Amino acid sequence: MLLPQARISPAHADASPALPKFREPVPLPGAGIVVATPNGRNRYAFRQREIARQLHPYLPPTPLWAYDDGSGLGGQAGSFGMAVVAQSGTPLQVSFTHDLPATYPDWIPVDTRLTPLGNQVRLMTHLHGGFVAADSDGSPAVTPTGFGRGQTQTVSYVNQQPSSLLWFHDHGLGATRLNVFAGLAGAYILRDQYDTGMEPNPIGIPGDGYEIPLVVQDRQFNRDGTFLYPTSDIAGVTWIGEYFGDSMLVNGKVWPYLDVEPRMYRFRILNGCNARILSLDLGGLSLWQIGAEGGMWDRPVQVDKLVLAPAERADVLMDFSGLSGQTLVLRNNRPAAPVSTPAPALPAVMQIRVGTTVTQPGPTTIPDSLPGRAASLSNPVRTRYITLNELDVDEPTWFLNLNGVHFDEGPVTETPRVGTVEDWVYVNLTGDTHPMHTHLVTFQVVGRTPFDAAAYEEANEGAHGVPGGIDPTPFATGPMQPPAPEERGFKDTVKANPGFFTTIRAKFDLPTGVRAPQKYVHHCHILEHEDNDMMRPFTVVR
Ligand SMILES: [Cu+2]
Repeated sequence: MLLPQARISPAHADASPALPKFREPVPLPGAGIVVATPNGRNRYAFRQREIARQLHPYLPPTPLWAYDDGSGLGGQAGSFGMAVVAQSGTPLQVSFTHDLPATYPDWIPVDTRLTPLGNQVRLMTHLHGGFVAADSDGSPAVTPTGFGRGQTQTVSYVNQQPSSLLWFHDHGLGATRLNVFAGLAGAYILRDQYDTGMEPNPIGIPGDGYEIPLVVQDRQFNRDGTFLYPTSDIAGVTWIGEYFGDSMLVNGKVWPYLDVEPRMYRFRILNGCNARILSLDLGGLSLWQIGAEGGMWDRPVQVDKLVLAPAERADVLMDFSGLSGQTLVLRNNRPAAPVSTPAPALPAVMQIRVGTTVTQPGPTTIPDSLPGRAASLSNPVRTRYITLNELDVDEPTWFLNLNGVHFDEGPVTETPRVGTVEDWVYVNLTGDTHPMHTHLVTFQVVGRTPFDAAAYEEANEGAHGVPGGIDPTPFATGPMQPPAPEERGFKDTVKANPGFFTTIRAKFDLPTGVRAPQKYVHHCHILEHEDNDMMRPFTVVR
């Protein structure tokens, strides 16, 4: 029996206009990315609204959806234009007011089978990686209809977690792929006493202008500059299985360049694509990864590439000190097996131009140790088996699911007790890699076990794939493989590769003062999959 191979939608669309590469500088915080200004002590008030920005010199201005901090966004150059800088231990009160159109414009093809209120634009901001109460999470399990035009979502981000790069993005039910595609995503940089962002700092890593966030997103354009999102050619269907653009944006600009000095830099890289899994390298230059989604590690790990699925982050040191006057290209390659993705190639990301002058020397060696953590949890009190299914590929009824049920079908089945450790096993029964993301918690990657997915499926097949709760261990075809070196620390998104079941381990704590029960979601972070319908609620219970 052949497993369904998730594939590119049969939708076809014209390619973007020809856009020569490396014509404009990458936007940076304070220089093209707006660093959010509070509107009171530890308070921010955002308004989601439509703006237009020229994302490449050959393109007319692109209409896009943005978070306006009240500044008017005159300092925003691209489509990923906002960063919040927060401090660990200091709670923030944040509001988001919907000031976008009440219904979707023509350039955003909504599939009204998947949305709670037809073609109404219903927004809800989620702090990705945030350790927050359920009613501040931006969770479709709590607020399935989101917020309509004129309404305000008010949240408390308590920041009871270590320094890390989080991001906030829209999470509207059945429309996350569209709202994020349209631009509703921003960076949330959490600092602490060690990771100050300044130079020098107690860790001995680059800071000031030598710490650079890089958000990579693929997009496609129409000739009038609007973003192009293809529609399905299946009758009655608008949704497509994955969105893959043919132009790469970094910090909201198409194929930009970055001027660097010949010294050490810190890059904080986020895969902000809807569906594309990136495998990034700099042509053999050594990369020293110091952290991932859950913050900094206990020591650096040397890697030669960064394989980042949507929503994964890498905190990386790179030393350009021996490359004075050279020009490098940050490249994206097809990820190696067992990662599997149907994405067409899109090899160029960004150019890096190394200058000849250092204005501030900064650190010259990679630190031996870091003030962070390796993930090491013990004593799981229970193991839950969660299946990943894909049904009816290329049919009008095409959808994906967890545990053989729709998002809101039946009772909540994942109910960890507050304060306990559990193992969750993502059993992939599809042909492709799914980046599985848990709200609330970060987790340890325990390992991946090869198994006979077809035999497991045949033995346990239900109406919509294999239901949850069935241990795949009897179908294992080899021992569990340990996590990759770059999965050393806590993560909030894990690649569940085909042919394997992937075990993660999390401690289901709640923020101080927040009492169980609290309801969250976990889902595939390929946004097209999340929207239809690879997402389930979970409840942290007393
Ligand atoms: Cu998926």
